[in-house]
Amino acid sequence: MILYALPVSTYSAKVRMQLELKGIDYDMVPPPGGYSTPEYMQIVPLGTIPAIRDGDFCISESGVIASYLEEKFPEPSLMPGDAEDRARQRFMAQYHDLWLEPHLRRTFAHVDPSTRDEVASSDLLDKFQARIDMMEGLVDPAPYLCGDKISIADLAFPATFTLSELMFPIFGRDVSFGPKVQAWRETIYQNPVVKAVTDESRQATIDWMNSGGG
Ligand SMILES: N[C@@H](CCC(=O)N[C@@H](CS)C(=O)NCC(=O)O)C(=O)O
Repeated sequence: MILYALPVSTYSAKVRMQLELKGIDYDMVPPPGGYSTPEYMQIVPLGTIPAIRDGDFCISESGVIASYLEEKFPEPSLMPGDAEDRARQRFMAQYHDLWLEPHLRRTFAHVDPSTRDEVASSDLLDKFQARIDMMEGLVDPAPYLCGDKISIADLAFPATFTLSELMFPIFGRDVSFGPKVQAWRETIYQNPVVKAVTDESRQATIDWMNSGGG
């Protein structure tokens, strides 16, 4: 199994966590030529990371990869429980991908103060914060987001929350987490795989920022 990924990529982090938690043997390699390059797009048409290669089979999109890995390597399961449980896990994973993270990503365009749109960047940070606040009504960690077992629902948020703690201060603000989400964060960081991948992602982001973000 090849995982095309970079330590700085938050979407790659969740797939790495899944591979590690399931004990799947894989090599993480940077996308040949870089992401969004013609060379890489010959392998992965959208040019995005993460993507996996399993023999001749290659697929991108972290949510699709997650489903593929669960079907191909069912044990240990990261989609435990019945159909309703799995639907809730998928919902939280999609909540992250479609409704939360995109607001943070769009702030990248405003990092440089000389070209920053203050109103637009402030609006994006407000929206990101509102999605975190909304989680207090969506989850009841016990202690994981969707029950007493770790699942795919838990894997997307750690690197994104860590990234937000680095991004908000660039705009002179701090991100905040409600009591349920904060309690969950403390639990999830006790998992050595989640901690190691998230810490590596944080350090890669700090290095990237210190290098000028290019
Ligand atoms: N929906 C995609 C998002 C992945 C994504 O946006 N990855 C970024 C790096 S974190 C990327 O490859 N960006 C390159 C591009 O957008 O062309 C997924 O879930 O895999």
